[in-house]
Amino acid sequence: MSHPRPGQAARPSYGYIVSFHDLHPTPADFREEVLAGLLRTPKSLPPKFFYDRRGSELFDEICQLEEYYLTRVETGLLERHAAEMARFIGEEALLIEYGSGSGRKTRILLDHLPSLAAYVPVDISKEHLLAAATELAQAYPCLRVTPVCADYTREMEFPDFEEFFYRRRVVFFPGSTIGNFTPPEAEMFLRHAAEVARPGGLLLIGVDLKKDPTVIDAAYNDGQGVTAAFNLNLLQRINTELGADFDLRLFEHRAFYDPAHGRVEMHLVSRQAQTVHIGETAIPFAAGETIHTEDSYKYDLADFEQMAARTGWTRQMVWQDEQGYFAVGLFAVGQTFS
Ligand code: AVJ
Repeated sequence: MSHPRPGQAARPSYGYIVSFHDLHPTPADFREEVLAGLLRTPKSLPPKFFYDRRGSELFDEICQLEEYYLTRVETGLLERHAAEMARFIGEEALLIEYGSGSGRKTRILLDHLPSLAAYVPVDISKEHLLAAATELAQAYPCLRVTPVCADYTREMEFPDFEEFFYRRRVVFFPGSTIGNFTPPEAEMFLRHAAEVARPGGLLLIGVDLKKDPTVIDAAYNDGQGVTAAFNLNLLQRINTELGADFDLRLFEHRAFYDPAHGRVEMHLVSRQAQTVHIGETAIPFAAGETIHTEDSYKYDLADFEQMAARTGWTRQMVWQDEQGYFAVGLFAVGQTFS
């Protein structure tokens, strides 16, 4: 199927990161966004800041919880259907993963894509990105790994990767991370992804679906308190990196599914009236006042498919579990002519 080129038979061995594109999301952004979020009413902080070293560890723990069905179900779908996904993706693709996590899901795909041109993980956290990319490069020594450090929730200029020969771009966005965007932001992201993927490109995306609210509630209120620790760690991070004086005992985790908006809201609730300081800046809290730390939107599959269609994507295939908890969709850039 693929035309032979020199070097294709014996693939070179790398075992390390081949090149690194740093688009420099700066620590200044962290300070500014935190201050802006805490000085507005109602208070809010963007969920992208959860993932410092400790936060990433806690998130990996969340992914192993009985209550957190998302990872288990999505991983099952990838394992069951990876061979079929790989047939859609074809030979010598450029695999671009947004918000690359522990790499577990990536590996399921990579195991079925031996001729991949390169793997491009994109993440805001440089430390986390490089550690994960290095591990992956060592586990797949014949794979070119070229990480991009960027904040993809903002406009970004994607590198052109003209240094590689590849047949098509494939954007991989697992984990229902798209759920962190509001619906208009999700649309913008899908448009951006269609530009990045280019004509002929693909999108492989994990989407958490609407379901019995008690199941969703439990996923964000686990019995071991790991999600609470994950939420509260954001305050610890602000203490450490911005010299703030949050007393973590004076805040509590709250998460609930709001069926009207189709989303989980996560908050940190101030247990009493108090004033917190970030450097020079005093931040007053009323008793019971909350910091809104995350939205996690759940989709109706038909609605999601319509949104994808509006933003330049044509449905190729959707895989779901028997309970209809989670979907992995494969879309192609371009229109259907029917
Ligand atoms: C990584 C955004 C998909 O919304 O389920 C897990 C993050 N927050 N538990 C989600 C999260 C609380 C997660 N995403």
